[in-house]
Formats: sequence, C-alpha cells, structure tokens
Amino acid sequence: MRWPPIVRAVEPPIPNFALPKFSNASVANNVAGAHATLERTTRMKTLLVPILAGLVATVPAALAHGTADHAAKAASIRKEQKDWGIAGEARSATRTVEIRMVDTMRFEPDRVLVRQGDTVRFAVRNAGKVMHELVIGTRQELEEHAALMKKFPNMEHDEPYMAHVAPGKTGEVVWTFNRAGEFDFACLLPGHFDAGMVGRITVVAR
Ligand SMILES: [Cu+2]
Repeated sequence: MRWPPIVRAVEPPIPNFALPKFSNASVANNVAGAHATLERTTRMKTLLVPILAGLVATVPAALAHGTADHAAKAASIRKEQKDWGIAGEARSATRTVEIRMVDTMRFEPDRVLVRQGDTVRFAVRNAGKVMHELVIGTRQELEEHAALMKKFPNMEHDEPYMAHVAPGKTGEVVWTFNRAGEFDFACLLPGHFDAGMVGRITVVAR
C-alpha cells in the first residue's frame, strides 16, 4: 500500500472479487459466506466498519487502528496463524507431497504424515473431469466451511491453505505445520465433502 494512502472523496463501488482479505479470522469467518474482505483507504474503513458492525457482533480492535498499523498488517495478511499451521514459502519447503484428486471423490493418498515445523509443498493434481479443491483445516473448521459452501455455492474463497484445481490441472499449497495434531484436508465443493472427499494430516510433535 502506498504511503500516505490516497483518500478519495468518492469511492467507486467495490466488486466482491476485488476485495483483499481481512486479517482477522473471526470476521472472515463470520461475515456471511462471502469471506468478505477489505483493505482499502481509511475512508473505506469508515464506510464499512459501521456496516460490518451490523453483521458481526464485535468489530475487532484492529480495524480501528491507524493506517500505518493497517499497512503493516497488509504485508503479513496471508501469514495468519491458524490452528493447523501457517502459510509457508515455497523456497523453504522441506518436502513435496503429491496428491491426486479423482472423481470418485477421493484424494490419493489420503494420509499425510509430517513433523511439526515442516513446510510442505502440496502438488495437487486434478485427475478428474470436474473441479476439485484441497482445503486444509481442523475437522470442525472444514465442516463449518462445507456447510457455508452449501448455502452459498458460488462463494468466492481463496486462502493460502487451499487450492482450487480445474480438471487436468495442478495446483499448489505451501503450508508450515508449526502445531502438532490431527488435521484434515478436504474438497469442500458441494457434495464432494459429504461423499467423503477428505484426507488426514498427522503432525507429529518434535
Ligand atoms: Cu472435489
């Protein structure tokens, strides 16, 4: 973001797809279905915060902070710590795991064992004839997300822990598993998750 930010008197309407991510997970999760996001000028904040306040019970303090703070967050916005880890850098990947997605609603393999601290590059190949995706998360997070996808089948979503892969194509997720535990990866496209398109990632503590 430029400093100082350019504050325009009149903001053009902002299409959904053009909005970058909220850094705050609770808002991203709560603002219905849209993975709604914003990262615009100060003026935009003043316009949107009251709107969001109506949608979400509490507006996180981060939103009320100054623009400098906001700009700093923008740089790290895709590095948000999740229960299942944090976005990784491809160049620091310690291993590559190849996963195939097939139209029988399966991942091959559907078990991945990693050590805490590993940065894994998932090379995800869609060997089917329909769209698939790989989304990493806790079981609870994925179930909630899948329910949301059913409600809003056309919802736009993109996060560093997911890859949407067209038939015949390959996608990539680079993720650092800095927390030990049992996590899942799933295809959350409506019907796919219910059909069992889920795999398991075990992160062994160091
Ligand atoms: Cu799928």
